[in-house]
Amino acid sequence: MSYKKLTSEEAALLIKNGDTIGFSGFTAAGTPHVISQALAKRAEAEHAAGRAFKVSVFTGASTNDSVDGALARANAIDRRTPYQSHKDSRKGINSGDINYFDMHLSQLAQNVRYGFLGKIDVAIIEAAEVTEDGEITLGTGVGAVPTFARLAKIILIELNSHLPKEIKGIHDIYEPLDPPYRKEIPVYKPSDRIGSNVLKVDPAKIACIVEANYTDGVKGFAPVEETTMKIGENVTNFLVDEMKAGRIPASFLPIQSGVGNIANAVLACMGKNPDIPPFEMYTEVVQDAVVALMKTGKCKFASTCSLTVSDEVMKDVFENLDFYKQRLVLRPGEISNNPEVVRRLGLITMNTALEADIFGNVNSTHVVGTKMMNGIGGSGDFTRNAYISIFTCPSVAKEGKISAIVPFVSHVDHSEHSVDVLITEQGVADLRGKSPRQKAELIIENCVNPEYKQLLREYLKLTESNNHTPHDLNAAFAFHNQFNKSGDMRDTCLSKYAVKGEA
Ligand code: 0RQ
Repeated sequence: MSYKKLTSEEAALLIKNGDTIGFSGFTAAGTPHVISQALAKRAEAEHAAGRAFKVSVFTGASTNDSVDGALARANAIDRRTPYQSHKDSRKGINSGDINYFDMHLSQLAQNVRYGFLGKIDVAIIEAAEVTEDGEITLGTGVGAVPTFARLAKIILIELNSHLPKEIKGIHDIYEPLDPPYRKEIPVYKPSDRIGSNVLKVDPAKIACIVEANYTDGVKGFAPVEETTMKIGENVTNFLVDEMKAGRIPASFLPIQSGVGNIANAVLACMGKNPDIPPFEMYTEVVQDAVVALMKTGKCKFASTCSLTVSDEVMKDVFENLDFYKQRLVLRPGEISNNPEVVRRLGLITMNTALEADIFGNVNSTHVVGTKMMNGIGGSGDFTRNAYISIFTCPSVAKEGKISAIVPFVSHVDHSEHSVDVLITEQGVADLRGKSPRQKAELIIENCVNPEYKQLLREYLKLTESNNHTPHDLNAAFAFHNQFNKSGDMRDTCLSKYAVKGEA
């Protein structure tokens, strides 16, 4: 191969202060490791010498410790988008060191192409293989790399020998045209392939290859505990009832599921329930539970942007690629999450809320209204366009000190107009066709933790004569204010709001 081979330290020297870097991958899957670590060390050395050194980090979604962790600890990140979930980058975002702007994952690539976010200077790409004519076989996650690679001035490749070359064929790389030339995205079922199995780049832009060997390092899941299991059962029973009522076709509809323990448990419960027929997925992340369901035949096919599975499960995937290549396709985020396709396929979407309110608005991102957790991720791409959109969450957080259901969410990511069903371990609130008052009563009865039911009923009483959406604007954030004061929402005293205007 005639590409220049460099060490990660030498490759990091090709990046300049102020550059915008686009990384391949989506979650830890497909995300490079070594050049970013060398870049973090370089930034630290520059800072020690009194020189400024920061870069903008654009990715498909969250990354790994080597990208968000190392660069945040080195205070080397200026702008960051779209989704992150690392504790050190979260710290930098909330302290103001990192200028984070959160956006829907499906919109990132097109917004870069439209020029809304400035130029891409460098693309760093994890690859299983690169040919002389610039054909790259990617790793286990795609993200926004087709756009980053096409627009970047230079491309740095991490050639990861841990990836089997036989992974070629699992990807479907497709970039839509931009308006006014955009056509329909021709995905009519989750398994449709519309693009190329390699990423094609201009070989003249490949500035170097860095050889490496690493796994994605994804951890396995905690054993499913009671609350999570109950949520999984509630979701599954709701879906079975919908099928029986004829509101979901007997052949079922494709599923989208978010990340984390709840999503994993929901899928495991669906897998065990004989009333749920074998189904397909059109989703952005495939976790361990989906791979297990492929083995039993319960999951027939999954279209995804990443294979975010534990190292142990990935070993099995790599050893049986012929099996999995017939059941999986890895797409760019703007296709895996594409609103047009989501609506066409009629997805049942399942995402996790940080908090919800009694009227069905959902906050996925901001702890007590101000502190960024991770970002909206793909939850908006799917929710807004779903056949049925479901949000799940435990009814309380922090040993009961926080009610996940509040009078009014402290930040809105998904409005009441997009949220069809709310499910906690307590039960299910089907919000379709309900007025705000009806939604409030249903959510309090079915989803709220017993410790908070009385308080929320009291809140509704405060507002009894109050218009279409019965809010008391003085008391709407009483739970949050109380949490900020005493650290426990259960101490909330609503009686002081009882006489209007005296709060
Ligand atoms: O705190 O970490 O200190 O224990 O929030 O909560 O219950 O473990 O749930 O890991 O699934 O995360 C919404 C953040 C949930 C995630 C969110 C505290 C709680 C705990 C985590 P600790 P859990 P999860 C596909 C779709 C947005 C993006 C999305 C998320 C921590 O699902 O980022 O949906 N979603 N993407 O104690 C204060 C509350 C709280 C609270 C929970 N009301 N107030 N803290 N916590 N509720 C994926 C992608 O897009 C890639």
